[in-house]
Amino acid sequence: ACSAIPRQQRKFPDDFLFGTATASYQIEGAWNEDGKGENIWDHMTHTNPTVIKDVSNGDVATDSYHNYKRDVEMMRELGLDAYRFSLSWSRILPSGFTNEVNQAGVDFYNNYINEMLKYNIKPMVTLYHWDLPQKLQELGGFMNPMVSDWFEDYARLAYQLFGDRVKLWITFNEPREVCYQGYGYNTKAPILNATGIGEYICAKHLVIAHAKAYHAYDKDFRPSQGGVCGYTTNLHSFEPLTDSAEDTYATELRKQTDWAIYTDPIYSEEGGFPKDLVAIVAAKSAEQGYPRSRLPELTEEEKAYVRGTYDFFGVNHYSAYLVSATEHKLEQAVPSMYDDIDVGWTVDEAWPVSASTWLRLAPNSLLNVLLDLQSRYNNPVIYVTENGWSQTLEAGLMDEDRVRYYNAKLEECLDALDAGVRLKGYMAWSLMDNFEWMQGYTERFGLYEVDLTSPERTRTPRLSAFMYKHVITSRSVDQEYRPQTMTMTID
Ligand code: GBH
Repeated sequence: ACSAIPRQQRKFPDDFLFGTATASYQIEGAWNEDGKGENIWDHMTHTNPTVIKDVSNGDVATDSYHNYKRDVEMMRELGLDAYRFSLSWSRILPSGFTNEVNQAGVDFYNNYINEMLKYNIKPMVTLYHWDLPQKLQELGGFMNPMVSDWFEDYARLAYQLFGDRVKLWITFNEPREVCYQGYGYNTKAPILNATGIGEYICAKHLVIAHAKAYHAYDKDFRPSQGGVCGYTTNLHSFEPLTDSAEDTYATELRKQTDWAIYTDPIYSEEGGFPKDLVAIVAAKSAEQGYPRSRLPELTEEEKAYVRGTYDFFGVNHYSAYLVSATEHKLEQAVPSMYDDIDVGWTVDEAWPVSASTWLRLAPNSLLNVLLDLQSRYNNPVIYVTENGWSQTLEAGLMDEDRVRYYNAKLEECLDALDAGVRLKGYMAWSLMDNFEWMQGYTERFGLYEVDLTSPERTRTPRLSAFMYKHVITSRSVDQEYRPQTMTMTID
């Protein structure tokens, strides 16, 4: 029906929000300044430094705590409509609890937000992007059911402090990385590595924590503040390796463990964890001699409380996998989430590689994800809250691979809009190079390069920054566009 419009003339709607995304621990630095409390990433990188590839940490990072005006200047250079960033819980609440509020931390976020608003840039605030206050970790973190109360208290304080100006809220960033990587495995803090157990307990506590924070906003803040509250999940594209029924079912199982366990309870009509996964983990647990399922059930009351707690779906998207019921299986720990579903996965070697082992440019990966959500969850409002490409520092400023990736994924956003997906915005990951978790500073995702050897952490625009600016200004994608100079201006 839309084929009358030539591809290169398709436009993003005027009210579509173009932005970039970052996260507190990855950019702020000032890890112990002005009363900030320790968080689990401070703790892990200081007590166990060699878990980070280049033995680095976020103590200084891009030093955005001191460079926030330069950050906002870059947003203006790009012409951003919105900027997604996260609050550091322990910068605002050093002990994690609301008994003691660190005013200097509150001042920092007020300054950051007010500076954006001066230039009409809408703040999109994530409450939790992985940096739990260490004191709460010592009380069990996401293994303790009380985490949902602690999170609600913190969320209420954030709405109260910033909600007069912040209208776009996200409770959690990537529950899978919190739960599976952090508790079920050892690839994110607090590296609990309680395989087959930690990720499932965490999933229950996290979706309830999200729901409490959502209800608090909906009931007590939305009436006066009028914003929206959502939840961000990481979705790779998963497609069956062959069109067999077995591979198709294996693909559904892989989706259930990777993201639907965290999103079905919130976005599906019936609520609760995905049914196949519930049955599989219950059966395996019994076989293995556990007295009850390793995946704790949500009660009917909890299901009803969690279901429908969203105004939008936040999608972080990067890459793609092909899933098989029989091929490409890896040895898995027992018990573990991947032993539970017992499927294999691979990639197409023709998909171009990035600097990250897990990230390739796969055709239509973002489109597949957006269409999948449209049909699975009855066409929810969606924001792409992260999408981006890594290169090494050596790749320099002429980041043609990143430009190619962004152009391809932005075209897919236009395809999704054509297909009726209610996509309202797109946040590029990331505004600038930053601390890439376990990979330290070895993988760079920035539209701006950051010179970590300079005291002011000098930021320099890459080719991709000019390309993204052109997309924002023209509201369209032009694969051929190249800037005349590499000099950035504020228009
Ligand atoms: C996002 O995660 C994060 O939200 C953001 O903070 C991060 O900087 C960005 O992407 C780029 O990575 O090492 O093989 O165990 C994206 C999803 C899932 C990608 C975990 C890396 C680790 C794979 N991430 N994955 S592995």
